[in-house]
Amino acid sequence: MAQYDFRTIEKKWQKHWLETKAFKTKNDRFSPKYYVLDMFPYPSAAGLHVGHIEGYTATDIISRYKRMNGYNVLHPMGWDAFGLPAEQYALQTGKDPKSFTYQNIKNFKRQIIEMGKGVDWDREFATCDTDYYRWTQWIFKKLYEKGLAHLKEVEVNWCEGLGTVLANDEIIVVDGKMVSERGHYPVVKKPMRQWVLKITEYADRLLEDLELVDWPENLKEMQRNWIGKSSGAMITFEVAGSEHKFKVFTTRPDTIYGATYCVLAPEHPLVLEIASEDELSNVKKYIEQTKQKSELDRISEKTKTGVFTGSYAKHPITQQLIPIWIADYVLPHYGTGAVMAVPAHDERDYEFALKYGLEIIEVISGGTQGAFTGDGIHHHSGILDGLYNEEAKRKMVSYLESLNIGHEHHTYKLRDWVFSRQRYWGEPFPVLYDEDGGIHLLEDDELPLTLPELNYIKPSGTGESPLVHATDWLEVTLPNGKKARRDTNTMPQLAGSSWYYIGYILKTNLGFIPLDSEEAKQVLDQFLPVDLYVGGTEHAVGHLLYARFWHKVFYDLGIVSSKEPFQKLVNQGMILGEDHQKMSKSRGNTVSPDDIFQSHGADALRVYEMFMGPLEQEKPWSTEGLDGSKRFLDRFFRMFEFEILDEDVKELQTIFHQTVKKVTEDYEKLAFNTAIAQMMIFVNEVYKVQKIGKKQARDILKLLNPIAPHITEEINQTILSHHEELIYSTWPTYDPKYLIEDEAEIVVQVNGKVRAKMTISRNLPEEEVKNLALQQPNVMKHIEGMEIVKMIVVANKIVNIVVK
Ligand code: ANZ
Repeated sequence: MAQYDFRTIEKKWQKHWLETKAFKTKNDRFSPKYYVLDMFPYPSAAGLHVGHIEGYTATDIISRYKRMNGYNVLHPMGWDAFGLPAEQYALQTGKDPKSFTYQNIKNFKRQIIEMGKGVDWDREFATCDTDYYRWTQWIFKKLYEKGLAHLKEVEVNWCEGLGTVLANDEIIVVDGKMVSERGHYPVVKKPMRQWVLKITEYADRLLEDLELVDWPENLKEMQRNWIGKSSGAMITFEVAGSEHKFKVFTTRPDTIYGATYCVLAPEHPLVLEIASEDELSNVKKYIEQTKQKSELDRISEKTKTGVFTGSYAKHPITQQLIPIWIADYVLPHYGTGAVMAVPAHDERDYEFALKYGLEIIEVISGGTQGAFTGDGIHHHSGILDGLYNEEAKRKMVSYLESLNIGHEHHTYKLRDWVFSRQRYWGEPFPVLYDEDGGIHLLEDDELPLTLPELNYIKPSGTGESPLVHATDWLEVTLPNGKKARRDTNTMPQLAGSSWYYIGYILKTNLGFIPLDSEEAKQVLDQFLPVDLYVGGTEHAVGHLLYARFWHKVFYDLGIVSSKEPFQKLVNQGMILGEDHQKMSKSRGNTVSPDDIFQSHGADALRVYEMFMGPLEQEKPWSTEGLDGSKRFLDRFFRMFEFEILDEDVKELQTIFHQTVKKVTEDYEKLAFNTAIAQMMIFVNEVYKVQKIGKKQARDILKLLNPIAPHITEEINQTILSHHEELIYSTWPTYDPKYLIEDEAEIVVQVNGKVRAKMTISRNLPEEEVKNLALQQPNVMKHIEGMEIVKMIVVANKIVNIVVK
């Protein structure tokens, strides 16, 4: 069987597209724009994964499809290139993370070219390019000037093994212990002075504006939960017999009459002040124990523990004295780090009260056993008696407000973004600290502050980054003669990825258009927001939340005028190994795109990955499936050996127009698997009639071109001798008048045996079909003298006559 020579063809067209800059975004303000973005890869040593190819093919299809529909498409690619693995590699090998990274980038780029992706390479950059991170540093300055970046002593997640602080989303829990996601090194809490970005100031907007975007609902929900807004009240309690007061945050101010004790987090600043002499040593011991536990342990622990402080609080309404305890189930950085405990209506308080014999007062009827947390009518509740929860909450809040001892309050789970990393391979902070502790930001014309070359990038062991060894770089004399020192920390990997979609718009052959220029504003207005963003779910709360945060800051600075960066977002499903397990080196079930480029070709790989199933679904690899896709392309290629007529082939008209319609609609929905299935049906029909019309041939090439760009262009130019490249051609249209097949061939059976075939108008009323069937001469012959028991009609297909 003839096969097309994909190795030669694919190389040929890839070279051509690169040389002609075929996918360069035009400077066109008149066509509608379409910005289709991939989550850019981290250029690891391993090279591209078939999972990358999945998303990158999907976006390439849309990019090519939109182009053929007259859009001015922006489809860029770049590299998320600062980060831990390169530094770890450098540490292990003594090599330089920079050359290692750029070497990996070269390989990634080669692979992306070899998969046939149509990228505007003039916009390529890596986050570790100095002319890119110059602007990351500039953005940091803006954040600082807006009061959104500040230095703070924070309890950080310190990872000794990696020698750095990690963000919450870089940590996982294994056997109840916090460990780093990369390398599984232990992580402990430790106070350190860090740059912190106040993402919490944007919590409400980050929450509300989720309504504006077309994202998967589960992803939105993950962001909502991560932000974790709780509404309730802040209430002040006085410590009996002292001047001390503390505030509690509660979502259930309506249950206040049921508050029988209070609990402070062991870290609460008041604890040592109010602990009585008798209890002090217990209290101190408990505080020490708490330090060993992660927040996650504390939340998930089944049995609650705590100790009495020896002090009492005055109940703000009843004035009764209630004991103050400390317990690790109350977290220091949530709400106020103190709670009023209502054991009758809160599970944790209930369990705690039972264990330590504390009073339980029911104020809402409903439950019989345990804590009743539902809605119901209040009793034993003074002014709230007879009210349901929501009304009671409102009434209590206004009552507390009138007494000046409480007010409405909202709390968030979202924490400010710890923005310092004790690492070498990242963006240096554009700041200087003078001898008196003053902070000086570098001037714009002093940017970029380049990362010094460093042979020795071992962590210092003191928690400082390897940059402490770059003494020449570190020590600076200010114009006033004073000595100053740079920050030895660098920014996290997620800094560079928080604005790269803007970087692509601003990147030109001459460098980046300055973010603060009028020109930048114009092009950003032209191309933002991103119309389609495709990537994996692993970025649901990290990257996707930080990028939204920065975008909102840019919005406030007047740099962008869209509220959200990514209008539509699609999560591609994971591609599993042939054994239905996650692909991993250790399982030996990985598939290398490079091998497949050689064995089956890029087009076959693209068709296969799009044909595996719906884009969003998880799907296992199948070598047989890949072979099948390759066979389809061979068959497709041979289809052009049939006679090609000048005029349309009439017998193909219906299937042709149906195919144009279905493929177009499916591309719009990113339903590539069903689009391919439809094209397979079309090819089968052509094989039946063994001929095809010129226009039909060219249009089917156009339909398949976004998925299999090499083979289609080759046929277009060689067999059809068309000089207009498919990528510059116009998307085919269908004529609705051909969509309905007007006639159907119907098989007529008598007692299950075929006795006649009749071609009649489609969708005739059933009675008419029955009559026509009974009039067929051969049918009449076979039913003569018999009794018709019943007639079964399968619309447009079969009539079965049962006789006896
Ligand atoms: C009294 C009460 C009565 C509560 C009741 C609940 C039910 P979410 O929804 O997660 O925001 N709380 C407040 N600060 C806390 C902290 N730092 N550590 C642990 N728990 C804390 O939960 C808010 C509720 O969790 C608050 O409302 C408080 O308990 C507790 F029938 O106050 B509640």
